[in-house]
Amino acid sequence: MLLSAVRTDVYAQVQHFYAHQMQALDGGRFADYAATFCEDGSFQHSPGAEPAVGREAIVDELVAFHRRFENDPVQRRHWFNHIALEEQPDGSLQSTVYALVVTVRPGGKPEIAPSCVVHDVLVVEGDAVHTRSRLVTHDQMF
Ligand code: SDN
Repeated sequence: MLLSAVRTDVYAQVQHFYAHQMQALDGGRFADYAATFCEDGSFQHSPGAEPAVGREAIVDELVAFHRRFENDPVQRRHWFNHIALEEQPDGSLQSTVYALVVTVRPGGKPEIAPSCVVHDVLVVEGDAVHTRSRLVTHDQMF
């Protein structure tokens, strides 16, 4: 397999970015999560859902989605792995990532669902990384 090289410092920068981004989501800090997107960034977390465009819409979408857990003491954690980066002609990075959503309820065992593939376009400008677009596909929906 011939892979185009990605600078190791950029790869580490993306890993660092994802760690903070997903800890914001799992910590319920939706404004912080939305701030990791470009101002006009788009986010589609489930097939069939309308993409949310812009940070305010991303926060609204996450608040609406998480209403289902209002009376359900659940901790969700999004685990990212196998981050595959490809530089695009415009300098952005296409990032394809495996993601497992792990759910734990008090006293319960961790459950894994869904198993996803995340298709991101990332913009790296100096020290800053932003997500320009995110489309999440779910493995059970083939
Ligand atoms: O932000 C993500 C998400 C995400 O936000 C998800 C949400 O619900 C809110 C990055 C990478 C992967 C995901 C995956 C999901 C799963 C989605 C639907 C569900 O949990 O049923």
